[in-house]
This record gives sequence, structure tokens and C-alpha cells, in this order.
Amino acid sequence: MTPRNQDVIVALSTAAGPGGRAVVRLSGPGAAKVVVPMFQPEIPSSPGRLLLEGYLQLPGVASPLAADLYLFPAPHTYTGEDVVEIHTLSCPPLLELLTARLLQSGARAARPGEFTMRAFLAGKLDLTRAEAVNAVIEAGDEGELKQALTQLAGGLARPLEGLREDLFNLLADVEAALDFADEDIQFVGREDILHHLTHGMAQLTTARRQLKQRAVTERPFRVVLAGRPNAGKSSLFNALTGTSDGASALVSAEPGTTRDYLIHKLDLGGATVELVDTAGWQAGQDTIEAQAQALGREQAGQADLVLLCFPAGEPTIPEEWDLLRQERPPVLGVTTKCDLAAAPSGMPQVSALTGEGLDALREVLDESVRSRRQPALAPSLSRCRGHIDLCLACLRRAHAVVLFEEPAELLALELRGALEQLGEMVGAVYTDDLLDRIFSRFCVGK
Ligand SMILES: Nc1nc2c(ncn2[C@@H]2O[C@H](COP(=O)(O)OP(=O)(O)OP(=O)(O)O)[C@@H](O)[C@H]2O)c(=O)[nH]1
Ligand SMILES: [Mg+2]
Repeated sequence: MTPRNQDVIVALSTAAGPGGRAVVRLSGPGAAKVVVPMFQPEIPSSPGRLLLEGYLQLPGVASPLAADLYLFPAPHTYTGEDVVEIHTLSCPPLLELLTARLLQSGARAARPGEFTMRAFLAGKLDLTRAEAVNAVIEAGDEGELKQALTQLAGGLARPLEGLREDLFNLLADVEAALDFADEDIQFVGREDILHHLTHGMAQLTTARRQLKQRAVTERPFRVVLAGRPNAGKSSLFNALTGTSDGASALVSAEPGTTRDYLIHKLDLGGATVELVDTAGWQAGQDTIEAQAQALGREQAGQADLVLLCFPAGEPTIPEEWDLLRQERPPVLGVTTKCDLAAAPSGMPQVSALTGEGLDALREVLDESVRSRRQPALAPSLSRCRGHIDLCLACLRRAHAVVLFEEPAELLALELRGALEQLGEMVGAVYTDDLLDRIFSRFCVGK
């Protein structure tokens, strides 16, 4: 798609649905002209920044609709173009009529992410910051929000801007030396080149490490076994992990056997999860017990999925059913010891003793891992990591070229390769396909 033409685009910028306020946004040259036929009072022809309180007159609606019009002339706007915002009541049928009227009057429906793409094309944002806009909007928790805001503030691109500059200068010197090869003019010394390359590699390695720390998705999926004492958690832990060595959890008929928590990797074929056994939930009586309880709760809080164990044939308690309704982290009920009594339907049933239901439970876990929600920043982080890795590889080869005194043409080639990777990362070099892939992840209106 990637339209470069100068249409005026329009989209609802606030969440769809009934509400107190909706913002319909237009962007493009002369955006205000599109609104002129339906707005009162008259819009001045070159108004500068302006707020106009007035009315929208829509076809088929007898009474005028109160609306505020915000006019932001280019270039100091989000998209770098003329931007108009219509603020009015968030009433879905009215908004539909308004949008239809604006389309009739010359606007075009904006595509997903088109406002931010125009901001990028106008040089208002580099590509990593444009991706961060979407990640901020879609952040699912405080951690994701913090990462997205750091990237939006230039946390990823800015440290590498200096490196780009440095490599451009180095390439210019190397190419100048090639042009004047016969005249024996030294533009840059060997030691100097090696110094720049080593410095560049160090910067890229640091950026790589920072990206890795941010990649929350690389954390293993954590499944925490929870439930009342004696529910069969440790037995299930041992049965699933197949541990019969020193790493196995202690099992006994005595309630309160597990005090500390225990972690073991569980290979599900394709995916791997970290399985955690915790102390049974009960009111803490002594200090050790209270600590065990606190540790268990802390583990459950960090879980991606809690497996709440219900021993078959035993009455349940209301608190357990409340937990099953919890959304974050999600809680899945499992009937344990199903060899002892008939179990209620609708929950996976397992017996650590006979092995019944273990494979089915593994499949349920496998499905949960696969359906794990990806943080919105994840595609941006892996895209950037790809460019950083390739750039690093170019600089390593460039370093070898200089060390082994190979032809300077090869050095120029590697430097150009490194610059291309950095350029693609920030969007100084891009293709329509890349922009389509990035901005189609946005929703319409952003
Ligand atoms: N028949 C039968 N007994 C089981 C099964 N799983 C566990 N048990 C028994 O239930 C008792 C408690 O098992 P544990 O695995 O220690 O239970 P827990 O939930 O870890 O208990 P705490 O650590 O005290 O919270 C032990 O006597 C186990 O032998 C099962 O599948 N079938
Ligand atoms: Mg236990």
C-alpha cells in the first residue's frame, strides 16, 4: 500500500463505542477545506492554530450537532501536514454519518497506522520510534509500557546515531583514499580505522545486550502449581517433570510438606516451560510457614499460568472458585488424584499415581505457551536485533580486512553494508514492503 500521494485522510482516533467524547482526525494538505461544507461558523481560509466551537450539520439529522474544531496547520503537527480534529459526542451512528460526509467531501479513509506512517515519512519520527508509538498504545502492563516509552524517547536509536555518523565519516575517508590511490595521500591511518571499528563493535554489542534484556518474550513460560496443602502438587510436579533424582519434590501424606518453592524445566516437545512447585495455601502459623506462604504467593504472582490443584473427592472452598476467575495471571483448575474418586467434568484430570491425564495436561500447557500474548514491542525488538547482528558482522569482517591488510575496496564494501543495516533499522533506508509490514500492525486512526 504505502501511498505517497497527498490525500486528506480521515479516521476515528478514539475508541469506538458510546462515550462522552470522540475525536475524528483528518490529515493532509488543506484538511480544513474538507470540513467547511458541514461546519458552522465559517472556517477562516488560513487560520493558523485555532479552536472553533460550533456545530456540525449532517444529512438526515435535523438538529445541529455541537462540536469543537481544532485546526493545526503544517508543519508543526504530528504528521507534519495540516491536521484537523473534530471533537464531538461519541455516538456511533452519528460518527458514521460524519465520516461518510467527510468522505463525500473529499477525504479518504485512513489505513492502519497511516497517521504515524505520514509522521515517519515527514521525518518526525525514526522507524524505531514509530514502532514504539504502537507499542505504547498496546502495552498490556507497566513493564511493557516502560519499555515502549524508552524506545519512543529514542532509547534504541539515539545511541546508534553517533555510530552511523562515525561510520559515514570513516567510509568517506576510505573512499577518498581509494580515489587518490596513486597520489599517496593518507586520509586515515590503519590504527585509526581499527580504533573506530573496535569502538563501533563495542557499541553494537552493548545495544545487542540491552535489546536482549528488553526481550521479555524470551523469558520461559512459567507455570506455578498452587492449591491447598496435600492437594497433590508435588506429586504432579514430579510426575510431569519425570524427576526421581535429587531435584524431585518431597511428597508425604503430611499437609505442609513443601516449604520452599522448587523449579524444574519441563520440555513439552516444541515448547519449554518452567514448572514451579509451591507450598500449599493456608494461614501461616509460624515464621517458617509464613515465609513459605509468602514465597508461594510471590511465585504465583510471577506466573504466566497458575495450575490450581483440586484433589478429587474433596469439597472445594469458595476462595478457590474466586481464584479461577482471576485474569492475570490466568488460573487453570486441575483435578488431582483422579484415581481415588470421580472428578467434576470441565477440568483436566490427572493422577500422579497412575499417570492418567498427564499427556492431556502437557498438551493443554503446550497450547497455553503457544497462545502467549506477544508484547507489542516484540516485532520491533527482533527487527532491530536482526539489523544490529548484521551490522556487527560487517564490522567484524571490516576489522579482519584491515588486520590482514586486504584491499581497501573490501573495507569500503563492509562499511557500506554496516551503514545500510543501521539505516534500515532507523528507517533512513526503507522499502514499501517494510513500511507495510510495520504499519499494518497499527489500528486505524493511529
Ligand atoms: N492416590 C493418589 N495419591 C496421591 C496422588 N498424588 C498425590 N497423592 C498423595 O497425596 C499426598 C500429598 O501429596 P503431595 O504431592 O505431597 O501434596 P502437596 O500438594 O505437594 O502437599 P503440600 O506440599 O503439603 O502442600 C501424598 O500422600 C501423596 O502420596 C495421586 O495421584 N493419587
Ligand atoms: Mg508439596
